[in-house]
Amino acid sequence: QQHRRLISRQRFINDFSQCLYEFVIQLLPTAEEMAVKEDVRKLLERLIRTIEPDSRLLSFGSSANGFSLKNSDMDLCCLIDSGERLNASDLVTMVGDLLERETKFHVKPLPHARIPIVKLTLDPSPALPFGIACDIGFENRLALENTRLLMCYASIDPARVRTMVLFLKVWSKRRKINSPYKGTLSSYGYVLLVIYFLVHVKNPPVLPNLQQMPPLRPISEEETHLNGYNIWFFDDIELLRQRWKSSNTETVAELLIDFFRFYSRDFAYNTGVASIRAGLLKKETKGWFTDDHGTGRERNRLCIEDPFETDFNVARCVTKDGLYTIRGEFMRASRILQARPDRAILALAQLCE
Ligand code: 3AT
Ligand code: MG
Repeated sequence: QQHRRLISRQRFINDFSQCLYEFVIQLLPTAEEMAVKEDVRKLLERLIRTIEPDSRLLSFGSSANGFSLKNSDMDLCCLIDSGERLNASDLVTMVGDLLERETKFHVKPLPHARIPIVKLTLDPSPALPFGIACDIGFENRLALENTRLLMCYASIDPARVRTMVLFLKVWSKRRKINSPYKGTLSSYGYVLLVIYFLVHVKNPPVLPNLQQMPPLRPISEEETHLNGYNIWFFDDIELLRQRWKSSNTETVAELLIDFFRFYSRDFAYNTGVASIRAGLLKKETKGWFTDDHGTGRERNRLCIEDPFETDFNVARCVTKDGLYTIRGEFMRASRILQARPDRAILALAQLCE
């Protein structure tokens, strides 16, 4: 009896892995969509160069880190290489005016946001049935670096890492727990939870800690620091692929099931900070307290340390209710996957209902 149960569980795990791969492949953007987006980036860059000739417009976020889904928005960052710089708010206003005049985009400049950006949207058309949404920020070099870090993690073990991350992104969107504005977690936050789990929770680990690997040659303080933050990490992917061989052989299905179990009951939400740089830290040592000082806006229910901006809690927008909902969803997923479902495809459909 027990032997039979074990075999049927093993069969479920294998089928579920296969389903995950097939599911995720359909969600990837088409080559055509990527080409259109690249054309849009070039066009915007050309226009911005009419006011700032030494500027470059670079992609970051999902369109640059290997975790993008069909019709995901474009995150662009404008870097200005020389000259006396205008401040970000003035640039947002000027670039906003320019794009309003010269393009068909709907333009919304937000010069006074914490990170000033220009928001662009293009209405759907036959060639672009979902339109385009794009944010342009300025001089956000840390975001370019964290994009590169995630890209490196994705390329160490693309089959397992990308599948897990892409699945969780879709799952969190379908389950409506992916809106920082409504008290839940951003995509970036979920990606960090996955990497934390694969580096620090799994034993043996699936991924190495790129920020703690020794550099190949001595490097100076200047090379490793940006705005006072240490941004060094081991980024020689070719070498990593040769040298890093995880002894963890779990399938993507097993990892995902364990991910849901870990975050539904084992992670120390009340006291812990998930740090991909340093492992499990204490809220106390970081000075991240849940107390709202009477403002009614709690800050640190869930704590995820940004990989470089270490004094920044990526999950600071997650409210008490938001965390309750997120954990409820982790538990629901865990329950569905533990309930000895016999058809993997049905379990997957139910997960994302
Ligand atoms: P989507 O495909 O757009 O859902 P994404 O991978 O583009 O997912 P986000 O839109 O959440 O992820 O974030 C885009 C990038 O912006 C990722 C990161 O470089 C930066 N970023 C986002 N949120 C934060 C944050 N709270 N702290 C620091 N950087 C952030
Ligand atoms: Mg994005």
